[in-house]
Amino acid sequence: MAKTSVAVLGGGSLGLLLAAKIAASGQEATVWTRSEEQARSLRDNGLALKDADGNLLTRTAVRACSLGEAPSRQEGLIVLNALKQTGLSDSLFGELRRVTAQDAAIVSFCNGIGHIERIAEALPGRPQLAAAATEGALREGPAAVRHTGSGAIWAGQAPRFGGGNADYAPMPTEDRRKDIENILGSAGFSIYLSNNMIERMLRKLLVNSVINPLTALLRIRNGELAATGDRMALMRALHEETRTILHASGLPETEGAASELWEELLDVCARTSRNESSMLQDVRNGRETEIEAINGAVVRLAASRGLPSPRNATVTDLVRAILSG
Ligand code: KPL
Repeated sequence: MAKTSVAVLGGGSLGLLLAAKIAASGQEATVWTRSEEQARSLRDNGLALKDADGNLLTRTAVRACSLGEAPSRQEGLIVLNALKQTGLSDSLFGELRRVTAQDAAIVSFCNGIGHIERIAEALPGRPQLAAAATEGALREGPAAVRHTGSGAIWAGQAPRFGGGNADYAPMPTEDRRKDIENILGSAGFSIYLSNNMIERMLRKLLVNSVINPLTALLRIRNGELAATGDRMALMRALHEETRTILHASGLPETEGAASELWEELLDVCARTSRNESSMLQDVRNGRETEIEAINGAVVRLAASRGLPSPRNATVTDLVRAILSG
């Protein structure tokens, strides 16, 4: 069997955080960036990991190359896919088909829904895991990242929203899953292998569907959301509407779920208080946002179940309108 090696796909906030912590723990990982400039900067400067206050924790040498420069058909690879859904494209899929052998295990960190489905369609038969992370990270430059809030990572069989799991994205072998757990655990992440990624992903979708559009529209950090009564009212209304839709879509509606999920949202805001959400970072940089995969997806789920979703529809339109301007 081929020796396992790790590639982190994407040099954004989460990709740099994963790469920095993996490299700092002494494990080898290659960062596959979109641009050759970023890869060169990583090779020349090493990757700096900073704490939430901006103090340098580690600067570690990392291997880096653009995806286009990566060697073909590498066997025994674990690909930690930290690209946003907006980073997926036909040309990226073409490169991924070129660089990964059929046994490559792809772990996709998902915001919203639709990510795994697109990879499964473009790279049929490649083993996949879905991952949901609540880490806070802020990219400070091509070779520097701030860890703005500790969270957890859940990974498990990729659910297929709107219809069964069967054969759509095969699971990596048990040994591979253990490798993934060990790599992330040794790097200092709280990693849980989950048998119920539908629930995990819907819980994350609930959190992202409130924090991401509101922070992007109000241009505030996650911790500033719960700071005033008006903002709390906006959060509550969006949370309630989304929760109802997600309960109808597979999120268990247990006793006490409403307050538990609300507390979870406040907890993420507190733990990532100094973070700028990924959507706010996208808006500030004039980049396409994940609004279609987050609140847009909630609107589509609601429509398929005959439920109203006026608040999700409004924030989707407002975030879309920022960039169309
Ligand atoms: O996932 C996130 C994001 O920004 O996309 C949270 C958890 C809200 C952290 O900012």
